Amino acid sequence: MNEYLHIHPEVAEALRSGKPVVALESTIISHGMPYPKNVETALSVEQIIRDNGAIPATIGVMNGKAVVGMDRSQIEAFGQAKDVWKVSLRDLPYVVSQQLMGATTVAATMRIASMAGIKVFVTGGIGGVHRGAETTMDISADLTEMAQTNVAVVSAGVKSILDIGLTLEYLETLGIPVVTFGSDDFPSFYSRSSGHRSPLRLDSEKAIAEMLAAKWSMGLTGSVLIANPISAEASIDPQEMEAYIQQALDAAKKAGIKGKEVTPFLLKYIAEHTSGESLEANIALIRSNAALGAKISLRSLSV
Ligand code: PSU
Ligand code: MN
Repeated sequence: MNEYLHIHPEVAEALRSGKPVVALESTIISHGMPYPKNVETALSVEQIIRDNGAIPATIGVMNGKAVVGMDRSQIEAFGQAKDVWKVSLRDLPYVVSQQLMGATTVAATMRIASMAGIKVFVTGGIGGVHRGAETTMDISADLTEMAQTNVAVVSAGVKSILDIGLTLEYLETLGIPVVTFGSDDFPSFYSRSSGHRSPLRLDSEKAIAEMLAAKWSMGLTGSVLIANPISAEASIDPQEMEAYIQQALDAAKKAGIKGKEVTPFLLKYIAEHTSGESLEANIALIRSNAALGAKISLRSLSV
């Protein structure tokens, strides 16, 4: 066993006895939502995974270890502490060896989940190709990680703070299947459609579990992006969102925001300027993703 990995006893037991386990990231807790909604959401998402028959494993870095499975007080700490690192793949050995507290992104969470033997991971939205990436080269390490690590990612698609068309192109280049659950359209996080057709569509958890089994049994390395459209009730009109996104992008430019700060800055700006409506949508979609992820992980055991 990797000496830098700390697997919660309940998660370790589940993995040993072949129960379904679903991984969860911590960047969304520390850098994606304000306190206390972040903690409430993280705890309710864990409960939804349990209610659907799987064991949740929230992942982050603490006390020199990659932690797989947090208890309530740890989630509370990630939700409240002010100096939590945002840990993508490149930051992982630094934050572990310096014994810092680190909230893991999709990329880092997937890699740690894979080290622990977890196959399904639930989040809100993944990182991708940023608007203007043709000059900034700002492309999230989430994409390159998805090309090489065998952990399926359930998300509500890709937020339109990014260039969704270029993100889909890049996913194709990397050989990452993109499947939308129950829709022909690829969703844009807050909205059910991004205006881009989904490359693939499947309509049941069973079919998704079969596709994961086929991919990995054939030795096809890497993730599958499972896009789960937000419910119609919780969704926000894309045109309304676009105005806020433009404002957020302008503010980021003006403030000289670069590198790893870009995504948290945009998320925070939008949450603050949409009077909580986007936050409520964000919470609704991650809860829905948690239920789907748990069902897929359960189905995967019988394929
Ligand atoms: N997109 C969201 N919500 C999030 C993130 C992205 O809609 O919370 C977070 C995830 O942790 C993701 C990370 O892995 O931002 C991507 O950051 P970057 O663009 O710096 O790679
Ligand atoms: Mn980036």
